[in-house]
Amino acid sequence: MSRDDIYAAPHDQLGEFVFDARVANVFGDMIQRSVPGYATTISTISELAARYCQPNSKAYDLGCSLGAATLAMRHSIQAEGVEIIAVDNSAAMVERCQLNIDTDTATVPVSVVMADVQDVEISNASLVILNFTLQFIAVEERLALLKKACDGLRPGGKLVLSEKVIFPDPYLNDLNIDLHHRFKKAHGYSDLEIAQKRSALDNMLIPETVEQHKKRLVEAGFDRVDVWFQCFNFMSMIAVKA
Ligand code: GEK
Repeated sequence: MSRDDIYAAPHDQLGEFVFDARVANVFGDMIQRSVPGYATTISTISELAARYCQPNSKAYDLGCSLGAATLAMRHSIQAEGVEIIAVDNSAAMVERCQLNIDTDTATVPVSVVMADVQDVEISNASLVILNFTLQFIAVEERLALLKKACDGLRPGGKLVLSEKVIFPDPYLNDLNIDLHHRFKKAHGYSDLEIAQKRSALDNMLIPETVEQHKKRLVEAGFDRVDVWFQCFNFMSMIAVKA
């Protein structure tokens, strides 16, 4: 796995963060060293796919990047006739994701689709995964996407939503941001790298509170919603359609 050193040298002008070939090339290393609990979200998605994918249904991995969640599901799904739809709008990610699928040995069929998740039809789904993707969608468009996911799920279907979050209390918000930065430093990122990445993501990754996410999921039509994992300002929820 190539090491992420994209923000190691000083950048004169920090453009917005883009999911281009440079990022795709180091993404596996970047996300593991940047997102506390990332490995836990992937292994739990694998567990949930084994439990909840229904026969002859679809599992969606929206914002699939290199296909980590897709591959985890592919190796754990027990039900017959399940198809995985992996979607990302970055050409570089989709290209590498397809290579990862092609060199993988599991047999569950996977369609890797290059598209905006907002334009993809969701139907006959038993599991929808948004593992750190909704945070990149404009806030005012998030409800429509979650409604579409809920409408496309079968009864008993589940949605996993993992996100970076903020805290209503400014003191606790600062504490959790600081704990996250310590996590990144412990994983080898310098103060300069942390600061430059933070500023590049500033306008494109918009975190909300856990309560905002819960409220929106209920508004989208889900019947049971709660957090199953949290570490600092990163959390994952499960939402159930009755
Ligand atoms: C994982 N889920 O490894 N449509 C499609 N894809 C999008 C959109 C959009 N509108 N916006 C962003 N993306 C993965 C990790 S990364 C999280 C997800 C992160 C894609 C974007 O191209 C990128 O690949 C992914 O969402 C977000 O489990 O980088 O913090």
